[in-house]
Amino acid sequence: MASSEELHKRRTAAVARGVGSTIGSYVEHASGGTLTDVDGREWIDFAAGIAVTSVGNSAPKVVEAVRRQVELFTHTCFMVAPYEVYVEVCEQLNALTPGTFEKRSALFNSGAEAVENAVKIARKATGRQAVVVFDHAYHGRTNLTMALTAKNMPYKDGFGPFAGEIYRAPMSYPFRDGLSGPDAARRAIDVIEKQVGAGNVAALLIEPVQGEGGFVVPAPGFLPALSAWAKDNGVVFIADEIQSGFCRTGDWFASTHEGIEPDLVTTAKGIAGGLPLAGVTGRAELMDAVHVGGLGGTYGGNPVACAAGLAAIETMRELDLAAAAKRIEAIMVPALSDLAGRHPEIGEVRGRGAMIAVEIVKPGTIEPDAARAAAVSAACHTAGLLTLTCGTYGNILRFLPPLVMPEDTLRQGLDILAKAFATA
Ligand code: PLZ
Repeated sequence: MASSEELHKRRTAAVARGVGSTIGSYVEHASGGTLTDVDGREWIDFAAGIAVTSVGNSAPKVVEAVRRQVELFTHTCFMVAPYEVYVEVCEQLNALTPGTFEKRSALFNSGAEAVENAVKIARKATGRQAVVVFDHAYHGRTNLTMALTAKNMPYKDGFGPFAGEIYRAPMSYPFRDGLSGPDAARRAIDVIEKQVGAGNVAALLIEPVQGEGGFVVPAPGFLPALSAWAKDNGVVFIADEIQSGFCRTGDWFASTHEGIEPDLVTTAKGIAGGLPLAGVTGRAELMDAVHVGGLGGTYGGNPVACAAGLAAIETMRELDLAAAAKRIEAIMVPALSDLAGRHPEIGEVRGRGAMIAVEIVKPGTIEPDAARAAAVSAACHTAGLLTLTCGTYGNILRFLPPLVMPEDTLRQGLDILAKAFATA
């Protein structure tokens, strides 16, 4: 087998430079908590392919379901010749997402595609155009979703012009703004009402716990106040649960922690154990406002991805991965708080379930220190722990282990992290 060094040479000659990678090692196989590279080195996985392999890599039920489906048929296109597994994934989504009202779902390939379609549905259903998003938001890399995403580098730089009728409101970011949830909501609503006008707003789109933007957990009361305002003003409230959904934060969906029932929910990532599948789920009257044929795509809800999704959902249920995420939090947060006691550059430990981060600052201030975050992350990589950074300022170290990660592997990973802080 080619070594990582050899593969890297071939990659540099064959793969577009714009596609980056966090580490220079190439994967040979992976399981529920580790990756093994082609050089025979084992990595503890605190990334899960960016919150995707919650049930682990090549989870047994997923492998079996994929194998079965691949042998039956690989593709007919649901828009041409429909099939059961698509319908069944929609039934599961309708049952699992918050709210007991009547729902419908549609399936797509990627998170960005789900977000695009949620916006299309909200516009069609309301007859309005404006979409409100928030500071630090991440919603994807397609043209519309680049406009919805906040951060310029690396997502948007030089890629404009961007889609119109997108407006950005201030987020609740307790570590940086010190505002209560209701106060932060009043600030955001004021911006929306004065700068956009409630009657023009089709949708308010928000990640209940922000992902790429820095694992920002809004202050309690922020989401409920926005959700109530949306309801009062005929605005479609869309929760982007692409990163936070499917047990990641200790419940099926992060919206549940604050008791909100979004009108539409976008899902992807953790839904299908690593196969590309995404969905939009929501109120039947909104979803069905779209004319027949208005939603679709060649591969959306591909049968192999749907079979994987059903097996992943079954695995989450059987192993109670929401509870597993809470157990991960109960181990991680005290360990990281302890670390913060020794390293004053850790300004905050935050997150929910198995979506946990530390924000790195210049000690005694809230000034972001991206260089220190990068150095610690690099030291983790050298020692065999796969970590990711994120955040508008690039100063957040985030931890997204597979929810099936064995406890001793999790603790080993935390030990490596502690050593990285001490030596980097
Ligand atoms: N919405 C909340 O987290 C994807 C992006 C990584 P796609 N986040 C990881 C990168 O650098 O491209 C994401 C998300 C939220 C939407 C998306 C987009 O999902 O499946 O990557 O299109």
